[in-house]
Amino acid sequence: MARPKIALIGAGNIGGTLAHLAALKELGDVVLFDIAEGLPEGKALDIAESGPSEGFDAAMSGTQSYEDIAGADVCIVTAGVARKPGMSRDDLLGINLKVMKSVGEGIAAHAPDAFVICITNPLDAMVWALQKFSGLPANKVCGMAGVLDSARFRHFLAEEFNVSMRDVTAFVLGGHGDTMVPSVRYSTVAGIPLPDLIEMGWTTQEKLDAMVQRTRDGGAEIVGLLKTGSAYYAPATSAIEMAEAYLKDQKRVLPCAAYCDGEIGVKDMYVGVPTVIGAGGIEKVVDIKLNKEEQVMFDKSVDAVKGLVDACKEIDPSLA
Ligand code: A3D
Repeated sequence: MARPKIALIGAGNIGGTLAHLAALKELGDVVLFDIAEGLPEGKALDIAESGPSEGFDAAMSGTQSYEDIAGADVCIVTAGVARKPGMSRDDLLGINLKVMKSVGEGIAAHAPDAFVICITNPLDAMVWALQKFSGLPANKVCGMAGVLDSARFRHFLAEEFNVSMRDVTAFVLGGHGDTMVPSVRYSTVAGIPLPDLIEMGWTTQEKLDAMVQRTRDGGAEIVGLLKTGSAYYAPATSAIEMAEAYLKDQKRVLPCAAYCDGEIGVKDMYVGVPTVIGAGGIEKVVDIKLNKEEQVMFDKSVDAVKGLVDACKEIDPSLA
């Protein structure tokens, strides 16, 4: 059986890391696409030359032509501009919307059967636009944010409790922005919910609140440290987890930006929700019940995404 084909649209910091991880995990042959001449070719060759030492079998190539992504099983989209210090994710909207148009058309023409994972910010609005521009089925187009935001929350919790992060589960709902909703009630250590751990004296409400806020600010914290770009190791790892769930039909339950058609009260929008990812793409949106307080935070986050989607419609009336 031929190896799966993975097309990475955007060969910048995240794109290059995605290619390296896909090779190390032998998920398939990788095509890196970028408008910057030489960049995808150079990264592909560099990673291919790590193959003999690492011992993986995966072909790596770089291109400026959409024809080379033909028949891709998975497309991961990072094309666009990343945040610089002082820039919000929303500042990127106008620039990256134009990029989503060309990427959507390229995928529709050459890889219409692919499972598409968008990473470009502002995430929830860009994945919505990418689905519209590409015309691919909504269950085959999703956005990566929740896996990363949850991983950040899990990391902070594991450090606070001094336990393995493997035993910490967490999930983050809503839009990928300042209004995201790290769910305390549904986050656990080996099944013990966080509110119980406060009662058991493992942490305090103040410390937990601080970790929730640090999760919300997780992207900005890294931008502030790096100064010249945004996070890429953890974002790439998170998207690879989603791609692997699709390629291996793992039926993983992962939070991601998925198309909602009434689930959790959201209609005709992409927003961060728990999903099941398997060979059918987004096979299910888990329609969880939120309590009053969570619903208020979630609605606020959905409103923020709605504002960005409306701004996209104003910039490009073909989306309205
Ligand atoms: P960067 O290293 O700048 O790479 C972006 C690449 O896109 C560059 O190589 C560009 O040449 C390329 N590009 C620009 N326009 C096009 C085009 N029209 N077609 C093809 N390629 C193009 O950025 P990065 O890899 O660090 O980040 C990529 C995106 O991910 C940015 O929008 C970030 O804001 C976003 N991001 C999202 C998350 C989430 O959790 C959702 C986390 C981190 C970064």
